[in-house]
Amino acid sequence: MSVTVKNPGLSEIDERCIETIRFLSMEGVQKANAGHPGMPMGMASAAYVLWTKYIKQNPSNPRWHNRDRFVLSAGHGSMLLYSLLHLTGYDITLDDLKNFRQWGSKTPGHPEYEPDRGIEVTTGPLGQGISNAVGMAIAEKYLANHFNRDGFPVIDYNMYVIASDGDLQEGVASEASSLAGHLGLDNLIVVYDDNHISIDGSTDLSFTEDRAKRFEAYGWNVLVVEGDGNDMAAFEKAMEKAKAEKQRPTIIKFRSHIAFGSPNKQDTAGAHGSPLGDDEIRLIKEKFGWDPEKSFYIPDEVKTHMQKVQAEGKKAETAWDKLFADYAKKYPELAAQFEDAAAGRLPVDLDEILPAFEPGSSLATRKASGKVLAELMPKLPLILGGSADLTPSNNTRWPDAKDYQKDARDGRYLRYGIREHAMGAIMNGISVSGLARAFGGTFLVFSDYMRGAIRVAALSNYSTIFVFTHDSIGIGEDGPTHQPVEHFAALRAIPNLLVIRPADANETAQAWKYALEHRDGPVTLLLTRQGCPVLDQDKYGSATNLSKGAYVLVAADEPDVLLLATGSEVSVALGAAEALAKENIAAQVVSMPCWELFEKQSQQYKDSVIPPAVKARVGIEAGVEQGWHKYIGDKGLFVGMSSFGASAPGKVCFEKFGITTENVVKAAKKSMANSD
Ligand SMILES: Cc1ncc(C[n+]2csc(CCOP(=O)(O)OP(=O)(O)O)c2C)c(N)n1
Ligand SMILES: [Mg+2]
Repeated sequence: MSVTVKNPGLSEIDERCIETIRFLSMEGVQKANAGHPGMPMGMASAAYVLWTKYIKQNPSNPRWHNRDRFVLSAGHGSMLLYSLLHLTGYDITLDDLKNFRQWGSKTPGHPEYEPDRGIEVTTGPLGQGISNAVGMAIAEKYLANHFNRDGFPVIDYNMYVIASDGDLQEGVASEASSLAGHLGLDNLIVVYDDNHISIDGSTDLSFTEDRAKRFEAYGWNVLVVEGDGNDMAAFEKAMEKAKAEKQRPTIIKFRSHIAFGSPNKQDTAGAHGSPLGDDEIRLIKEKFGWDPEKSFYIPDEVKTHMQKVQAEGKKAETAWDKLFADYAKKYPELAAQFEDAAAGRLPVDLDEILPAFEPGSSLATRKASGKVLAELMPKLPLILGGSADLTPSNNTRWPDAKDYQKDARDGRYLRYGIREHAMGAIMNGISVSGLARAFGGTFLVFSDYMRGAIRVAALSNYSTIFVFTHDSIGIGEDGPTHQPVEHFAALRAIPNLLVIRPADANETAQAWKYALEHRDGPVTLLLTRQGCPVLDQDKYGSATNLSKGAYVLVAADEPDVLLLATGSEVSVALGAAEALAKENIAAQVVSMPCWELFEKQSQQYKDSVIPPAVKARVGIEAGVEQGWHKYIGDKGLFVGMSSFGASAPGKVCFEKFGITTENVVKAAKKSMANSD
């Protein structure tokens, strides 16, 4: 049936399998009438060889810890991945391929993190996947160093990535690749789909630098495979070299042709993101000697051949299981630690090691965070910290921390450099390792530079912890470029993201506890540069209430007004409540460190914190008003920011922008008048 010219390194059955992958991909897109057929067709040969000859995997247990990781960074080519998953026996059926891009299907437009089905990370936003893979590679090296013992390589896997022109053009990938080169991540192998085409047309329109030289300069091992994308002998040679490389990450610049085999669409941008059309599909099938009447057709010999991956995978995992069983006998503590981490259990009860802070003093919450990490991190060997070159400001490094470097895989403090975007994506990659997790710090204002990664983390339930210090105009003299204003609202706008802004040191400790115990999505911790009074928990209630998202600090039986605040503004609210009390006005003060958690509480609890009958309310937060009306209602007033900040001492900024006790008192009275 197959009449294709023999390609170097491929047998008849290989060619048949590759054609099947091409055709399933183009048919899935055609049936959905949406998607990207070109890339899967151009990369089918390389992907097939990767999957059948190189990637160590067990489709019967996609979560096997010692599997190789495959990342389709060019997520638009998702049908390539789904076809491979189906053919090799993962939980993706032929019907799932036919339901590509349909409501509720297992085959969404772009791959969405699904470790039970072999989708290692969410990809689609270009540049993220390859950068995630850098994080996965960092984690593998750390975990191997931590767990492996002589004769027991229980962690020993590679990251394989297919990346496109778009991936390489994105800044995030440049940042991540630069760091990967510095760190000498030889467990990372990227196949670059050098097809000379992106959406607008030829890559000559905008992408003409020498990519090979660029990656060489990053410190990568750069290999080039010329040809039409089907010279698998040359590709395998490159793969062997890549696997033998023991110093550097490898990129194989692989010349391919988008929509390979399509008489009218090959090498055109039109094949990137549109169905090829029924007529063209017929021509392609005829060209390859396939029956054009049959669609979603998988020849029996292809099925049988591809299923070998499953048999080999089972064998590989069984061998590893035995290795691990022997390891567990010899190193029971390490094995227990491995299994605890795999099950998402922390090795210690955090309550027993969380520091307590005495009331009366004043401490910046970033500093409190540093003190918390100093206690916790020595007990949490699978948490990797770091900062984007703001370590002394973020207070993210604990006293006995060791830097992770090429010659120090036992370090677990990452010097990300000034690469926020990559730091976000790399932390996500570490957090999907299945055993390790990551936190990393920068200034809150630069969360914008990480937003792409934060969004993917939230969408994918990655348990990354984003530490953002310098969270308001309170940072002072650095001025408006460094003073976040819209960032609380911007982060709260992301679904499934916990935005925690603790009011003092003890809330900060509780915020860390919550973040470390939270497994179903990312957490952001928003911390002050400036000192915040440590609240007296005997007087105001326990900071453990942070887990409810909001709680009453000063209760009033029949409140005249509610003062709702977060972070450093909680003490402003407390000051205002005292001043109001002198005028016989009963204010109920509420600390609201995490709106998302508050929303999860019972209506009864929410009503006890923010009684619906009390309409006079003031929201106080050194950010924009957006979002606050949900809590302060029509009659409430907001004391916060409505412009960018200014370069001046932090205290002066608070005064000049009117975030003061006096203004809160005024607003309280005005709101009471409004609601009379
Ligand atoms: C961050 C980001 N920007 C834009 C897009 C939209 N987009 C999808 S694919 C693509 C470029 C396609 O070129 P290439 O990466 O070379 O893929 P190919 O067409 O070769 O498959 C663009 C701009 C995206 N997915 N992610
Ligand atoms: Mg391209």
